[in-house]
Amino acid sequence: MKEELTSEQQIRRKTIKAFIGFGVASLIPFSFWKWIKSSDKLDYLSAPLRKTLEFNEKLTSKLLSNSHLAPIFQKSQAERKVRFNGAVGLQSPLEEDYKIKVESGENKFEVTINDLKALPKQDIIFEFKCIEGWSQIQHWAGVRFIDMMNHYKIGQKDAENLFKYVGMETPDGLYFVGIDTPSVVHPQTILAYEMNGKPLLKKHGSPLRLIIPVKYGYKSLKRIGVIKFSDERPKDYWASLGYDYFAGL
Ligand SMILES: Nc1nc2c(c(=O)[nH]1)N[C@H]1C(S)=C(S)[C@@H](COP(=O)(O)O)O[C@H]1N2
Ligand SMILES: [Mo]
Repeated sequence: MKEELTSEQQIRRKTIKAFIGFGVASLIPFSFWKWIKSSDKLDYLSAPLRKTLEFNEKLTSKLLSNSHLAPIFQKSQAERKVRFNGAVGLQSPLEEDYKIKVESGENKFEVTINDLKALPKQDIIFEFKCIEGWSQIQHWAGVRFIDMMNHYKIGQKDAENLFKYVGMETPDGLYFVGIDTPSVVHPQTILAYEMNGKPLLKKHGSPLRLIIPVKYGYKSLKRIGVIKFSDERPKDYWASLGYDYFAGL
């Protein structure tokens, strides 16, 4: 007899498969795993949500971002002429001793690009999608956001909980994004310092940008100057102009 799965079981299996499929299950510490599982229960498996099957913000941000992996491509498929779009916050000269300010609760410190390059490097070739109606297969590389969090032991508010959001800004504060933590800890979310195997160009966010394949392009902040965890929803450049805050794909 064919086994009938409840929607809860289906979602759970999808989540588990997604992580195992990417080969990172073992890299995610138990605390995060436990947290991801418990947030499933609390947020998108509650009875009212299941009943209405509404595509509300929670569902978009948690279910889609966390359980699904963006399709990946071969290097040979990656675009050589990568499109450029948006230069807000990229105008000022680059500091020579570029540092990223990181804040997680009481813990405040700075990291350099070399600090991040010392961590495991991850390539990703995926279809970058801009909400203005274009997309491209692009090849980026850098450190997984979750690897950076684990390395510096940041993001956790207390023993049980992660902060709900991560806010990021350009050094001049002119472009800024807020991202739900489930999408930030997604195994395909990367702090990128390379494009097509070379250091980032200025227009693409040198020396460090976000690449977050589960979101539209406007969340992939170029030239990261500040990374800050918080429970309050961080301000977001395009959301304040009326675009969807979560921008999930
Ligand atoms: N600092 C900064 N980051 C930004 C933007 C911007 O204007 N300033 N535009 C966003 C938008 S709308 C898109 S589609 C992508 C484009 O990245 P690209 O120029 O590397 O194609 O960057 C995003 N990140
Ligand atoms: Mo965009």
